Amino acid sequence: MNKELEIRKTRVDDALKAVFANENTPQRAIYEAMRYSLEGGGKRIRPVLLLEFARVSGARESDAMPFACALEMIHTYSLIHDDMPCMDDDDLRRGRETSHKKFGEGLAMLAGDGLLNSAFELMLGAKAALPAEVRLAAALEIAAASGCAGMIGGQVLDIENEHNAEITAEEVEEINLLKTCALFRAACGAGALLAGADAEHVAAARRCGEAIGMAFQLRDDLLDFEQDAKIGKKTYASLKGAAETARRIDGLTGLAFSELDAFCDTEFLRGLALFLRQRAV
Ligand code: GRG
Repeated sequence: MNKELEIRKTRVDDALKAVFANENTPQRAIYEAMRYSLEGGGKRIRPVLLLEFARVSGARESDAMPFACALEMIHTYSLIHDDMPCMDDDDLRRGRETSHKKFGEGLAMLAGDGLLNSAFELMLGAKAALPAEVRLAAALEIAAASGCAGMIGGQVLDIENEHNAEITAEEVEEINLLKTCALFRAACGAGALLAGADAEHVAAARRCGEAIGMAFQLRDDLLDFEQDAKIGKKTYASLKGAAETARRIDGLTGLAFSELDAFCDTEFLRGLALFLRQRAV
């Protein structure tokens, strides 16, 4: 699995490097800031999921790659903004200084904005052989998941509940569904849409993405379990306990597997779901 994942990750890394190549303009500082965060060593799980759902649904990787890159650019923008002093106020991201520590708050904010806008430029301007309506459907899938009914909406609820000592595990799950799972769901849904898959397969891909996304978030909770306990942060794992959370991760992975039954050639996706279930970073 590690080798197969690494091969796909490298192809995404190479495509991302090409997005802002040769930007030698007076405003070159914004390109430097965007590239700093984008090329700073993410796991690339969301773009790999998109590419793989596109592949098992019958699309060519070259047609899906602009959308995979766009999704990673949106994810990266959310991390830059999430790290800023007005949000989580973090100094480190992906093993190095956060964007605002390195470039200052103004440029960091603009780097996030720039990545978001460039993501849409990439999807809508994609010189792919795909029909316009297919590209539009995939772009809409990603736009909706990133917006107020998805990731941004989840972040809003997260902020509102920051000091809510009464929050329940079910309410935390609702936040996770928007904040984390929406992009995973869109990764898989957009992949299937790019191949022109029928409604049934697109729905199965979305459900699979949501299950993988929730398992990914709960695994994150377990990795941060002791740290979160120290600062009194309420997560699904802190409210339900580590053993129950591990059981839920297994259940979600099983759910993802059953959705994959609708597709052929899913060995890599099944391996990825198992790998994420026990990831250490
Ligand atoms: C500020 C618009 C805005 C949104 C913030 C997604 C998000 C909402 C914040 C990120 C903070 C966070 C810890 C979210 C939970 C999802 C998660 C585990 C993100 C980290 O994703 P990885 O592990 O990161 O895939 P890499 O660095 O590997 O890409």
